Amino acid sequence: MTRKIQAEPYELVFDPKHTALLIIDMQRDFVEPGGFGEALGNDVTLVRTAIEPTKKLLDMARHQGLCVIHTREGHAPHLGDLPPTKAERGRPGPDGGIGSVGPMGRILVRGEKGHDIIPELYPLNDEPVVDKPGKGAFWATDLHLILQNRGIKTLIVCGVTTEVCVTTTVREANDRGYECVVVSDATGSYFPEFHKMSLEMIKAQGGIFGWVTDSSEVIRAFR
Ligand code: C5J
Repeated sequence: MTRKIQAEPYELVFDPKHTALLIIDMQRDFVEPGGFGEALGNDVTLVRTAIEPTKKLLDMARHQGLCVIHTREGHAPHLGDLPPTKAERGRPGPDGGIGSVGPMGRILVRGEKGHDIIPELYPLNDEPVVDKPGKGAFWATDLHLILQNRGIKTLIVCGVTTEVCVTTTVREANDRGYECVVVSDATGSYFPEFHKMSLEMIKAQGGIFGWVTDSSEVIRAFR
C-alpha cells in the first residue's frame, strides 16, 4: 500500500515495502567532542541536533519493519584507501589529520572508537552498516547492491553533514534512479547556512535531487 509524505516541492508517494531509512555517518568522529569534526575546529553541538529526530525515525522504522541502513565514513588502518589529496586537505595541524591518534583513537579509521556509530543510534545486528572511504555512500561500497537486492526505490535520508556526505549521497542516488527525501531536522551541519542552502538545492527546480520534509511528517505518514 502506498503512502504520502507532505514534502517540498510536492508530496511524495512511496511504498514502505520499497523504502529504506538511510542514516549517514552518525559517528562519534563527527558528532561527539574529541572527534574529527571538532579537530577541524567545528562546534559539534550544531550537528547534535540531528540525533533526537534521527532516533525517532529509527525507532519508527524498526517498529514498522522498514529496511534500515547505516553508513560510516572512514579508512582501513593501513590508510591505503585514503587518497593523498583527502589526507592533505582539512588538516588542523601536523598531528590532527585522518589516521592520527585523537582522544577516541585514530581519526576516521575503521575499528576505532571515534569511527563507530554513536550509542544513541547504534545499529542492530541485521541492519547493514556500509563503510565508505568517500563522501558519497555509493562510491566504492556495496550500497547499490544491497538496495537492489532488497527492492528499494525510495530513500529517507538523514545524518551528517548535510552539505557534504548527505548531499553527495543524494546526488549519487539520483543518478542510480532512487527517490530521496531528506529529513531537515534529522540532518545537520557545522554551518547552519550550508544546511539551509543544501536543502534548498535538493528541492529546487521541481525537486531536482528529491524532496525535503521533517521527521514529524515522516512519522505521521507511517501512522
Ligand atoms: C565530512 C561527512 N563532513 N560525513 N563527512 O567530512 O559529512
